[in-house]
Amino acid sequence: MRPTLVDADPYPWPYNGDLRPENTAFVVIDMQTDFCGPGGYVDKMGYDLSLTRAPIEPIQRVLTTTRRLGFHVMHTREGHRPDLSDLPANKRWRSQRIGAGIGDPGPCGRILTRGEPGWEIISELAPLPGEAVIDKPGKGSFYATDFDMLLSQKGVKNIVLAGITTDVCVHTTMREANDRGYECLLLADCTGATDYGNYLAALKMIKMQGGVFGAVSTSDAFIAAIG
Ligand code: C5J
Repeated sequence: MRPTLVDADPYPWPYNGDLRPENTAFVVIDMQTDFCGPGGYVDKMGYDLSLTRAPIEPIQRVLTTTRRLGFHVMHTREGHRPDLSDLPANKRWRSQRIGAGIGDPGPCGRILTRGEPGWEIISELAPLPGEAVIDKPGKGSFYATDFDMLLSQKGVKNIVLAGITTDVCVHTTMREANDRGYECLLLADCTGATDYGNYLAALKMIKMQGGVFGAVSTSDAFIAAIG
């Protein structure tokens, strides 16, 4: 069979040319109001929302294509139980220190707390029925979740990543996935960080050592390869 390859850096992706809807998941990380909406966690910390909102439109385009072609589509949400029993004391302390205490009331409800308006995925990128949503208490999508089990049950080998923030939850997930043998691609225009320098550095880190965590491409290149 002819290989399907995405024009990516530092190598045409995936490494083995085996890119099919059946073995590939498009994973959208933490596109929640708390990370990209007015009054949410990132806004409360005083960061520039335009950086974390920039990926919304490119992600919409990739969702349209991957859904049409029958790729696996998955979403994640960072958040804690309402009783905060899964919130490490140091994570809570650090968030309070910067004026956005996890579990504290804010304009979008209790910050990063499951069930609250700020914790919801933004309406522009709402999951469709049947798309898995992974609730995670940490930065990575594998820790304390059934993400790996779902991926393996679905037969996923390749993961295409999008979402926020590039240097935190997206990077942690990509690193965890890479260590587990998944072939990873990050779409540069489908991700954003709270600091532009960190965004650029996070993209650069992936490409070191011949693609130490996988490869980097764009929404257009990915859609052109699969569409
Ligand atoms: C952060 C995330 N930055 N989704 N979470 O705390 O990257």
